[in-house]
Amino acid sequence: MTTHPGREKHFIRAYGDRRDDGVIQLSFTLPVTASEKAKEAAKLFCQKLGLTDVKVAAVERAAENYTFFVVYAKANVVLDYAEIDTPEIVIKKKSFDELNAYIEQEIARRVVVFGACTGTDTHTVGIDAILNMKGFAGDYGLERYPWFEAYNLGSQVPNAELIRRAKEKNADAVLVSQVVTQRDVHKDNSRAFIDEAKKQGVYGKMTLLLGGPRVDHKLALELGFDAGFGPGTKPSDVANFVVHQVLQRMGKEQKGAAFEGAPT
Ligand code: B12
Repeated sequence: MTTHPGREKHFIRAYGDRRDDGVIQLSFTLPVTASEKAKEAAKLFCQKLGLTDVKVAAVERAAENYTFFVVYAKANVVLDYAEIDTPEIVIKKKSFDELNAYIEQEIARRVVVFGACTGTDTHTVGIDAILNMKGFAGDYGLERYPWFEAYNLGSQVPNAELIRRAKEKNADAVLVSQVVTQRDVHKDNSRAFIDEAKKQGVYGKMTLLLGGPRVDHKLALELGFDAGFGPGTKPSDVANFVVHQVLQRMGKEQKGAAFEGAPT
């Protein structure tokens, strides 16, 4: 958080039943057997987090010697929303037909993208949602765009192979999906991807995108990618972003011109 002198303050608290009541819901698991004692432990745990008015709403056995809790409690936390600064991609989007026509007119060749779920991660649903014909949430995937040439390499693809294949086809963008986040494996693997992109000489030449349920734009930038896309991303968000990136690399668009809020 940075301080912005002169900026009007905008204080916020959590909203539960009424504005500013500070009530939150949280869930967690403790390594104990479900019991009254376990419930008391969950309450104490929340009090030690600084929460008050703690109500343990659900106590459920998760596995042998593990109990899952859902708790309602009051957080006395107040934030000044005006002080928060974070990079964000706000895409001015064209429709499916408009974007295809725009590529034809401005780029005059098909935009080549490669995607995969890399490392040990087997979760392909996210990258499929972006690339497959069918797409996601009523939004066509990149394979459906006549002016995109999309290659989906699937799951557990080694970073080096994804980059090598993308390089062979002189790809415009490489899409990396990371879903499993246990022990921050998504960050380690993403850093390894960036190292490999540098090693194979494509870093800075291709647009590198990271996506997944625990990915946001800020994290992706920190890891060395050009952008990050999280839950709810639609294929058309990615298609529009990539097209503008290509135009920027061609010198036809200024950085930030097409994306209000994008990093400059
Ligand atoms: C389906 C699923 C599976 C399927 C995967 C099938 C497949 N072909 O993908 C199977 C059964 C194989 C599976 C296996 C495992 N799974 Co699983 N799985 C899920 C589940 C239920 C849904 C994930 C999903 O498909 N989401 C829907 C897609 C559309 O959402 P998404 O990935 O977020 O994608 C969107 C955005 O993030 C973004 N996006 C994603 N990638 C990219 C990439 C780019 C470039 C861009 C631009 C955008 C983008 O766009 C998408 C559309 O909006 C989740 C739980 C859940 N409800 O989320 C667990 C979950 C992800 N799995 C989990 C685990 C632990 C595993 C296993 C390790 C279990 C085990 N012990 O064996 C194994 C994985 C082994 C491995 N090596 O990876 C955990 C991960 C926990 C963690 N913190 O890391 C979860 C969260 C379940 C849980 N609560 O424990 N799993």
